[in-house]
Parts: sequence; structure tokens; C-alpha cells
Amino acid sequence: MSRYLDMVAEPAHVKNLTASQLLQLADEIRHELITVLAKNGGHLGPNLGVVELTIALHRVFSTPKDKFVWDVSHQAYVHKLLTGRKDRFNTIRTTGGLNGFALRTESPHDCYGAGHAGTALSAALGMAAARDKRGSDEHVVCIFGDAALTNGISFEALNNIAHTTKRFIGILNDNEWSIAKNVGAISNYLNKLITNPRYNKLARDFESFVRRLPKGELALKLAHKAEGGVKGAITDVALRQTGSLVDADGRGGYGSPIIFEEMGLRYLGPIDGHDLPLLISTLEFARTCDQPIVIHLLTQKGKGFDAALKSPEKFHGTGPYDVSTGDSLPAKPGAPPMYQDVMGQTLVKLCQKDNTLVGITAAMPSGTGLKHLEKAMPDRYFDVGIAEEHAVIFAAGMATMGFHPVCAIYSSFLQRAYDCIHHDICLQDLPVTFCMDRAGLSANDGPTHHGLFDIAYLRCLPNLIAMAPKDEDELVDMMFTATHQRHPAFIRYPRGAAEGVPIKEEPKLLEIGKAEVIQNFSSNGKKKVALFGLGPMCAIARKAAIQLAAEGFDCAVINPRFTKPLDAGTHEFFGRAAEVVVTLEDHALMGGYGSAVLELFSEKGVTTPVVRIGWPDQFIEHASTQDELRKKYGLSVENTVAKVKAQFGEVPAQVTKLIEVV
Ligand SMILES: Cc1ncc(C[n+]2csc(CCOP(=O)(O)OP(=O)(O)O)c2C)c(N)n1
Repeated sequence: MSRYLDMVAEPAHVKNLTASQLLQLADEIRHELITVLAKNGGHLGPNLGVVELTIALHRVFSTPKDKFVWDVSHQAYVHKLLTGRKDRFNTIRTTGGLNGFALRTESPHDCYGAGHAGTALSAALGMAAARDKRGSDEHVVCIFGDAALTNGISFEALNNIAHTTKRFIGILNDNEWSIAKNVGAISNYLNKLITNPRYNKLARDFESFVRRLPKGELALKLAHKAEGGVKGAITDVALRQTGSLVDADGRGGYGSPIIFEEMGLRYLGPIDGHDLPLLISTLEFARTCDQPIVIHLLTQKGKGFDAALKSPEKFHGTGPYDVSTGDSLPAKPGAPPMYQDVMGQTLVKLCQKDNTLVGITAAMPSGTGLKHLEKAMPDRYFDVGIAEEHAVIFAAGMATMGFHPVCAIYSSFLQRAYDCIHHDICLQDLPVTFCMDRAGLSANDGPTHHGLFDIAYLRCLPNLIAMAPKDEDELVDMMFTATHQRHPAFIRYPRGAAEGVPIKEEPKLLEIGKAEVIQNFSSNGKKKVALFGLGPMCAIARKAAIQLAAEGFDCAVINPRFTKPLDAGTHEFFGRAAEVVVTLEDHALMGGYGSAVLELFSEKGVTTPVVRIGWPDQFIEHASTQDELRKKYGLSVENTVAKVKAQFGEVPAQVTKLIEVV
């Protein structure tokens, strides 16, 4: 049976469908999302929640002339389906396929790329300002979630909108969830807007606007359908003083109770975000507004798929699952643990022995593994919202009062808090431990999420200690060691499964700045190669050493452990003893660990050639697996062996191409 979805080759076609056909289209989109993501994984829940919204947006506005700016843009799959990419939708998040986020290079309908939260309001305001300046008339629509409002940048933009433009359409997509349940005062506040009947009146000019539209009466009835001011109705702005000055949730009650109104934005809502006719009418109205407007939508994360409705956190971003049950494939018996779980469980154990330790996450309890601490010791656990800068400075504050915070933040999200690491943590030399998950590739997410720059951005800051474990047992040792320091300490480790080695009963304190020699030269008279494999690349160094030994080389393998302070003695010793040194890192080559080794060799006058294996100076695309990308860019055993041989003038034909790629 042919689908309406197949008839939508471009967004203009959405405008040709009747109201009932649009509803059918919504069902077809849901089916497509559920079946494709069952294979590819991805952000199912957020996208199921914006099906009607996205259809309504394309019904009312016209991209690429009009601009849709999606916060994080993990919820832009429906937009992709309606903007000429449905035929490739089954490739999403796979090698060579569609990216899981909005990407300017992927489509002219993606006017702004993202992957990190909180950027949409600022970007959209910039576009609106540019439009006003150049005198054009396109609409700029910014779609942001309730959790985006836990992020500082969102407020920096809100503060600026009314001063900057008269034409700005913000859509607050409120589903009460971040990845986990949304937290904090803003979330309480939005809940109050939703549930307090005091705010539930229909704006008079909106009402008269809707009445004039074809089927306007019907839309109005739908708007009024929720009784007693509960979810599903449209509210007005009630400019009145609340009874007491401070409400039960601790929020002050001055002036307008609608925070957006206080910031000079018109507020419409809350509106049922799954009511397509009502959404279309509301957006038609927003188009005509000559004042910035925020429309507050209520949506359900996972709408239309029971398993996702029941488990919003799991289905925020899921791996493959069974369509009939929603169950994920069971882990293979004996499979290694995930790094994030090792980190979370270790922190619980450390907290049980040390009362000064606390754990901090910026809205990522599952992704970082801090959920283990939340469950075991909730009084030692802080979720500060999507607020990495705040998380870091909050940790600094606690550290000044005798606590030792452990901040668990992905490597790429921590980039946002760079100034705080410099100004608040390192400059004051405060004892805070940073556990940087996803250091390395986040393969199917792509360049917004790869954590390939932290060694470079941290290495230049005084006072800090930076480490990378070769396996999960060493991660435990490093957490133990870091939490015993009186200085900032950073531990980087990759996404996903660990190496599968046993974890010792009791962790051991590592000597700061001391590398581990895994295999020394055997001094058998053969050509000497020293392989330094940082973190997960240690396994590749070991395998390369085995292969090189079989081909007539004498190899040493060293686990550097620390990128700061670098073990100068061990590096210099092997640097002088070897004929070729190889550094391997799951990090950008520029400014990374290999660069640190070159700096050291330059200082010490070590002239041995250094082959550096790592990520080249370009943004790395997404792919189905990490291995594919590592192979493509030469972070592999084969390429390591080939590069060593090339140093000795032996270039086997079959690997020549790989060397060129790198
Ligand atoms: C700077 C940053 N920190 C954390 C994340 C991880 N993250 C991705 S989506 C998300 C929650 C977004 O919630 P919301 O904005 O309400 O949108 P929803 O998924 O509920 O539609 C988080 C925390 C991120 N993308 N960027």
C-alpha cells in the first residue's frame, strides 16, 4: 500500500495533504521511526514526541527559506523524513548514511548543526538579527526542550531576544524529561505553568485569530477541551501578583508569573503538542506576531510506542531493540562491563570509605554511570542539569569547603567548561576529579560527540594531573589515585565495553607521572622499536608488537598512563634506546600525547624518529562502528606495523594506501 510519506519528496508536499491525510502521515512517520531505529538505534523517544509538531511546522512554514533551529537536534529525524531524506532514512547513524543530528552539509533544510545542548536560542536569535539587518522576511523558528532551559546559554539568549528583534518564534517542547527526569527549579516552574489553573485562559487576540481561520471553531474547541486548566489547554498571561512573595517551590512571586513575559516575549501555552489542527492554528498565529513569542507545547516522549512511553530514559537514545517488546538484545554472557558502570560502581565504593567524596553529573546519570551513586547514596549525588560550566564551578565551590567532588562529564561536553577548568579549578589548584567518558570516538553520534581534544586542551594548564587507563582495572586505580590527590585530576576513558580484565579486590595508588613498562626490549640484536600505547591504544600497541616481533623486530611496549605529568625518564630512556618510537593515542594528533613526547624529545635532545598514530587534523565523521573509523584513519595494528616498516625502508605493497590515507 502506498504511503503518504512516500509522496512527500519535499516539504512543500506536506502542504497539499488534507487534515486526515496529515494524521495518517503522522502514523506512518511513527511506524518508520520505530522500525528503522529498531535496527540502527537512535533518539527514538524525542522524535516520537515531535511528529505532529514537525508536520505542523512544515505545513505552516517553508524551509529552506524559513529557518528551523533545533536544540541538540537529536529530535530532527522527522524533519529529515519530510525534507527529501526519507529514502536514506534507513541509513541513519551508519557508515556513509545520514547523521543523527542536523547537519548543514547534509541538507539545505538543516540551517544549523548541533549535538550539544543549549545552543539553539542563541543561534536562532543570530539568524533573526541577520535577517532584520539585511531586510529579508524569512521566519526563524527555534525548537528547544524543557531541559535546554537548565542550560545557561539558553538564558543568555532569552535575556537578549526582546532587545534584538521583533520577529522570533520559540517553541518550548516540554515533555518533562531531559535524558533522565528533568531536574531543578525551572522544571518545577514549568510544571506549575502546566498545572496551575490560574494561567489557563485563552489569549483574546489568539482566539479571534483562530476564529477567522477555516475550521477555526473546531480548533478552538480542541483548545478548550482540557478541563480545569490541566494539560491540553491554552493559557493566557496572568499579570498578577501571587499570594505570597515566595512560592512553595522557592521561586519569587514578583510581577508576571510567566518568566518569558518578564523577558519581553509573548507566551502562549501550554498547548497539547500532539493536537495537529491546534498546532497548525497556533503556528499560523505565531507567523503573524510582531513581537517575539514562545509557544509552550506539552508532548510525550515516546508517544505511539508503549515501550518508549514506559521507559523514557532508555528510549531517549537507544541501541537496537525488538519492535514487538522494546527489549534490547541481551548482553552476551561473560561480556566485559561498560566503562561507565565500572566508573559508577567504583565511585560508590570510594564514597563508602571517604565521606568527603561526592559525585556530580550534568544531566547524564545513565551515560556516565553516576546512576549507581544516585541509587546507592543519593545524599552524595548531584544532578545539576545540562549545565557543565555550573557543574565545574559548583565542584570548585565544594572543594574549597573540604569536599572532593568527582565530576563525571563526557570529554566533548567538558569542552564547554574550559574556562571554568582554567579559572576555577586549576588556577586555585583545587582537588576535583574529572571522569571523562566518551574520550575517543562516539562512532554513531559523530563529530559533535567524539571526544578527541581533551589531552590538547588540558595539557597546557598548570597544576593538573591527566591520565588514561589501559583497562577497567587501571581505571579503578586511577580513580583511587585521583581522589587521594590535593590537585585537579582528569581521567579519560572510551565509550562502551572495557577490556574484560579482572578488577582487583583493592585498588592501588599509582605513582603520579610514572609510566608502566609492559614489555622491555629483549636485546636480541634486532631492530628496536618502542611502542607507547595510551589508554585503549595500549592493546593495539601490544598486538602490533607481536606482529613486529614475528617480522624480526625487538619491541618494547609502554603504557604511559599519564599525559601530564609525562614520565620524562621512561620516555627518554626508551627514546634513546630505540631506533624508532611509536606513540598511539585515541585523540587528535595535533597537541595530543604524541606532541607532548615530541616536545620532551626536543628538550632532551632525543633525535630518534617518532611515528605518531592518532586522529588527523579534521573532524571525523560518524560511522556504524569505531573499528571502521579506526581502520579508515589508520589507528590500527596493520597501519602501525606498516608505518614502522616504512621507517626502516620496508613498505609492504598492500598497506601503502593506508599510509597515504593517514
Ligand atoms: C552540552 C550537552 N550536555 C549534555 C548533552 C546530552 N543530552 C542530549 S539530549 C539531552 C536532554 C535534552 O532534553 P530536552 O532538551 O528536554 O529535549 P528532549 O530530549 O526531552 O526532547 C541531554 C542531556 C548534550 N547533548 N549537550
